Amino acid sequence: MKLTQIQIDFFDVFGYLVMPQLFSPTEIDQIIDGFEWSILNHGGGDKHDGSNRTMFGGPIEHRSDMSALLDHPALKGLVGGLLGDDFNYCGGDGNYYTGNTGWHPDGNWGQLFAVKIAFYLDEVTSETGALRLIPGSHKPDHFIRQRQIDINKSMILFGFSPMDFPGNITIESQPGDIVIFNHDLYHASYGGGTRRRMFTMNCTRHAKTDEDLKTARQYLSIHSPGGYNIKTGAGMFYPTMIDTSNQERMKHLWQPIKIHDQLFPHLAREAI
Ligand SMILES: O=C(O)CCC(=O)C(=O)O
Repeated sequence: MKLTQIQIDFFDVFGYLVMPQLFSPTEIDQIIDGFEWSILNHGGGDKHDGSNRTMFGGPIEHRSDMSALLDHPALKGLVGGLLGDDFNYCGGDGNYYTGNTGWHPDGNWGQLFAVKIAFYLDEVTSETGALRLIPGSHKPDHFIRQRQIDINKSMILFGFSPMDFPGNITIESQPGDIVIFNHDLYHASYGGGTRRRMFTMNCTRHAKTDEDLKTARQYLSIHSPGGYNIKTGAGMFYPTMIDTSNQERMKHLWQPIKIHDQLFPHLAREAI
């Protein structure tokens, strides 16, 4: 799959893209099966009672068929079309969400450095936890960023609920649809139940300049197993992701592995 120039321009201006049914019904059934197995066996999902969010790292890294998402031609075309074909895969999180997620961006990089790929595994609507976005809020000159508005306080500040913040849109979706957004874009979710199934993959540009490398190090010092003080047994990724990787997939793994090993040598595979 190759993105059109219109899709690339849309992503640049609004900060997100929706890809309806990027995964076929058969594929998404397998992905749901892989997610459920992973969260139940590696993510604490068996203990989820709905009182709090259950979250685990590297949701695609615990089983070989899930790790192979990184080889999926349509997904690679999507991410590669935005970040370059040599993009870095940098983990993600898998969730049984409980309740609302307040407004936040995942980063403040001031450039297109990182994207989040969101998989919603059940049908979600504006009333049941669909992703909400504020298009354009990834740009450093957006009024929310310029005026440092805390959207979650909009009732006190402006007299309306955060979910009614002007200009926000809801991405209602079916399993198989994919939303990809710039980490700097403000996003939230309202009205979900107590077991809203959703997982993400994070990807960044491959660092090529000294400045990029500095940004990549900054990114991985926070958004990585080492940043969260988690032992995967193999540093940046869980072993299955690395052990089932061919040369082609390794293009997307080697740089984060190398930087993570430099930042957190005590967590590197050889050190464990
Ligand atoms: O679906 C949601 O709750 C929003 C997800 C989110 O905020 C995130 O992944 O950073």
